[in-house]
Amino acid sequence: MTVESFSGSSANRPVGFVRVALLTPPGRGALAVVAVAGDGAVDTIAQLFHPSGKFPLAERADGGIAFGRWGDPVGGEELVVVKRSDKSLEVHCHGGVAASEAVMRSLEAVGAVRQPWQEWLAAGGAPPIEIEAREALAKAGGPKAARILSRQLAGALQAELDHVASLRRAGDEAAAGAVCDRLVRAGRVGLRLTRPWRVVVAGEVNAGKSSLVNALAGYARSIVSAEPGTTRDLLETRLVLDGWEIDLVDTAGLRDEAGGNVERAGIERAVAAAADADLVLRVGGGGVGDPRDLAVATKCDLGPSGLRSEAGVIHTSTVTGAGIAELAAAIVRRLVPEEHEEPTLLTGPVPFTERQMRLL
Ligand SMILES: Nc1nc2c(ncn2[C@@H]2O[C@H](COP(=O)(O)OP(=O)(O)OP(=O)(O)O)[C@@H](O)[C@H]2O)c(=O)[nH]1
Ligand SMILES: [Mg+2]
Repeated sequence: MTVESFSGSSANRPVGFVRVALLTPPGRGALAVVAVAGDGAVDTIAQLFHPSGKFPLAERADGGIAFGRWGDPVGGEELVVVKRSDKSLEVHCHGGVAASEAVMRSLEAVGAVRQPWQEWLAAGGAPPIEIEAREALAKAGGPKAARILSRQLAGALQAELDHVASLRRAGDEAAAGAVCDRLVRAGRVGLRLTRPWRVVVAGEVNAGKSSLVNALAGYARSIVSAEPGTTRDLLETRLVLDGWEIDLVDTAGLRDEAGGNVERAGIERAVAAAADADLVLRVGGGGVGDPRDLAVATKCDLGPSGLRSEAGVIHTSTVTGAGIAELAAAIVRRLVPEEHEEPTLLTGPVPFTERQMRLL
């Protein structure tokens, strides 16, 4: 059978067409993996691939790895073809965008249909939660998000949803409801696993905000100077605190008599950034009142601050390092209180997409 007899235009896909998809992210690794699947996949590849041994691909055992050239038997790119079965093969080529693109183009030229990797997984019969988990894992930042999503990829959420369904069938609505409530609570964090938490550092001018950002980041990210009004614009730093990915946003210090237009514009941005943050570090006192605020006193090496007596204030010094670890811990505790208040909530099934939350 030839490729032409069962391939076709992508607009009108016949049953049994050969599908091709790039499984590795573009340009990130040393190797790219192009997957080819469908009835006749081995014949499709055989038109382009010239193995260096004497056995053609069709005669090789499942699981076999063949080294050879692509396109031109003499000058074509050297690459490796993994034959999982007659219907499922992988082409492992150089990781750059150009090499994998050339391989996919040539496969399309002999009739294969290109699919985005999510569609490719779905066409191969992968369940929706698995596809969503793989997609989320590709975007997850920080080890904790990756760990939670890996568990869902391994089936934790699906098993819990099956459990809910069986409780319903048995007529135990109360128990089913309790499991769903727990899942919805976990979903508050689950929905944030592909998007870093946003923590804005705001407060009085010259209070030591940029110094705090640098202390938390571990390097001199923001300019620090004795001159009030140093930071003008928003400056974001992505970091991982206690396993959670966070965007820490330094802002222009607040003061009534701002130096000029630029500083005033910076202050407006600071106020707007604080309004849509997950947590605001209120540095140097003032403004605490919103539940998203965390009060931070700075420069405690210089002696007691006016905030000393207030409860819940974290006292820090970027000169001695005092209070910085406590501040990092307090930030995480405020962002993800579930970790302390309900320690098992995030170690089991966790929904992580809007679709899953709607199902619940
Ligand atoms: N003694 C002492 N000085 C500090 C501390 N933190 C910051 N400073 C000093 O305070 C001054 C202002 O620090 P910045 O971190 O630039 O303050 P800021 O709040 O970002 O200032 P603006 O961007 O101008 O609003 C600098 O001279 C710092 O060296 C601290 O913990 N102890
Ligand atoms: Mg600053």
